[in-house]
Amino acid sequence: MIQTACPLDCFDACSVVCDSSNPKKLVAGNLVPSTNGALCAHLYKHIHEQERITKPMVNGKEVSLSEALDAVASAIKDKPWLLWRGSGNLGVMQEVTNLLAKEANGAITHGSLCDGAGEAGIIASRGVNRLLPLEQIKKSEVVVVWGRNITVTNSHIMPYIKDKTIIVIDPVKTKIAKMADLYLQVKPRCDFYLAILLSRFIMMEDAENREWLEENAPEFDDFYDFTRGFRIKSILEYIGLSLNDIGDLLLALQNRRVVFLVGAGVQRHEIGDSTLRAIDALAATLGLFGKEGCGVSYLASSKLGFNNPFDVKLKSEPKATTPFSKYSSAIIQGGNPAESMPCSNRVIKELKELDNLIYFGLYKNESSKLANIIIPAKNFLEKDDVRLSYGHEYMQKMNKVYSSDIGISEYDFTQEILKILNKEPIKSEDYYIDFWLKQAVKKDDYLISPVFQELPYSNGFGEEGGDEFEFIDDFYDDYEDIKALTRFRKRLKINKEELWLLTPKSSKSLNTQFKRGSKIVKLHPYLGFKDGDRVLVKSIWGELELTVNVSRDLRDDCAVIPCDVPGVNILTPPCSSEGSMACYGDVKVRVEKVL
Ligand SMILES: Nc1nc2c(c(=O)[nH]1)N[C@H]1C(S)=C(S)[C@@H](COP(=O)(O)OP(=O)(O)OC[C@H]3O[C@@H](n4cnc5c(=O)[nH]c(N)nc54)[C@H](O)[C@@H]3O)O[C@H]1N2
Ligand SMILES: Nc1nc2c(c(=O)[nH]1)N[C@H]1C(S)=C(S)[C@@H](COP(=O)(O)OP(=O)(O)OC[C@H]3O[C@@H](n4cnc5c(=O)[nH]c(N)nc54)[C@H](O)[C@@H]3O)O[C@H]1N2
Ligand code: SF4
Ligand SMILES: [Mo]
Repeated sequence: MIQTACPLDCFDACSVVCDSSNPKKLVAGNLVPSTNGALCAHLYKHIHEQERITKPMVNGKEVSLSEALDAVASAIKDKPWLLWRGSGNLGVMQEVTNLLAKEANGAITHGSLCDGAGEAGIIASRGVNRLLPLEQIKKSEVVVVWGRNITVTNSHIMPYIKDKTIIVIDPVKTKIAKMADLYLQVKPRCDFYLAILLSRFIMMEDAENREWLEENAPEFDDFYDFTRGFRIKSILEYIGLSLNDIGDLLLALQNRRVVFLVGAGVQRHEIGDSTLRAIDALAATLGLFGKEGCGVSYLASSKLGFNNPFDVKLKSEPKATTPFSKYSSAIIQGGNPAESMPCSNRVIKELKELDNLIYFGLYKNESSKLANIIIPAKNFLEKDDVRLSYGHEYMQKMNKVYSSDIGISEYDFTQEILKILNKEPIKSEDYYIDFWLKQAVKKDDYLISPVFQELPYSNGFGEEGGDEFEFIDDFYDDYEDIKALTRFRKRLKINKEELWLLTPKSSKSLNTQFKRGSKIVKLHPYLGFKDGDRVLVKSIWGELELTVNVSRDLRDDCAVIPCDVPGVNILTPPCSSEGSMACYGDVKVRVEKVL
């Protein structure tokens, strides 16, 4: 049996073993304790059902791999070109193509379609975005699942939260919300205000953890003043919760070992960084950092503490709003920007206008359809790699399971193109893989991150520890008074009667990989639509015809279109927040029946 790891963009980064004589049978390995004997349907089913791209193509014709690589080399030689990498495979070797961009005068991207705003907020408060280990989550008494759909996106965490008090804060009554002891169906985009309000009430009742605050976050009096700048009554009205809801929540949080499991759902907004800062500030008020069974878990910085041989300083464009039109060629690697980036109409128009669009991936998708050069990639079983994780501390070697005639690895692609361009070769593949592996620390049978802390922030904040926690002291969101609200609406060009658009993850797909969602929009029955109604969902950025699925699990001011529904990002705004993060949630839509 050969040891590897699941390459997919998922909290769980499961350990996988595979027999080279039967590579379709992937079984749970034991190099990550949370894998716990089970892989999800993505690995035992979906990945095998997905048809691979097997043939290189240039201008609609099948060609040999070397002809296709020649075409790539001439498309980027002496031209302004951009490398846009997605998160189709999270192996560290994906980034080796940065070295191609460096040697061949390409530009890259920075920022995120995923978790960047939240991470920026965490870094502002704590200095670094450390992992909260599953073992600490296991020791908690109360688990607040805050904008994370754990049964779908993070299923291996379930045994760690068994038998605990579960509180869920989510505009959608998810499966975990239905199982919860307390469920708050907040209005979207209100988590900042909720967290500030909670901190304020805790301090009003003198229930803050003064001892911890005095030692680790001495500016807490200023933070209290900051929270007092928000009017309680108007905020309660705005966020759609009652004083009773807040009271129940406060009661559950005090004098207990509390963990917040925060997902990407809370931060897909222009204020996404402030939202994480406010949640962190609430945790600090309760003294939850550096304490057994307590803390805030988010998508952790998986490369924290590692030297990355693929870090390059190059011209770089923001991920969420990449201006493809500034370039004559682009290489799309491991992603699907025509579908996954916000404001698809803009993205597709610009991708179509490129002289050369090179798609380097495993599957056909909306972006490969626009490409004039297609390079099939090798999948994770056909190449060596190393896997880190944003949900646990373990590093895994991903061993090649079998050889295949299909496609080319990212390492070989880089090396081959450099050769055609007469550039110096990069170091050997083994050199880079060892470079990563030798940075890990051994713990029993496992490899773990060199800066792993069993009790994160127990020696203070910042990279080295010893720093204070930095409370949020500045915030701007112009919802607060009616005049400002009108301005805000004008800026987002939204009307009062329109619905917040939510685009959560779905269980059958991994972003745009695998089986895509059927073209539905979920709406509350109160809005008057019936199951099966054909509707046009419109935002100022575009419109989409969909079929209604009525659901009482939603608020009546929301429309839910799962993020794997083809075309969903036609509706989302071309904006980016702190952390150069896409603001998928900053949009309202109007739903009209198709007559
Ligand atoms: N099966 C499956 N698993 C996946 C993925 C997948 O596509 N499919 N994708 C992977 C990736 S790339 C990522 S980043 C993670 C993301 O993992 P999650 O963060 O769990 O995923 P989301 O579904 O984006 O959002 C979680 C929840 O946030 C809620 N939400 C939306 N807006 C708000 C808001 O304003 N406030 C609050 N409180 N909640 C809100 C949604 O209703 C949803 O239930 O999942 C990973 N795992
Ligand atoms: N509206 C809305 N939009 C969203 C989101 C949302 O919640 N709402 N979520 C956002 C988030 S969190 C994320 S992370 C992004 C994801 O968006 P992208 O990063 O664009 O990822 P995918 O769309 O899943 O595309 C992955 C592609 O990678 C390719 N691939 C897989 N493995 C390999 C490999 O080993 N090598 C190469 N070369 N290619 C490979 C496959 O062909 C696949 O089609 O989407 C974002 N888009
Ligand atoms: S749960 Fe996540 S990491 Fe584990 S096999 Fe499924 S997709 Fe891969
Ligand atoms: Mo993501």
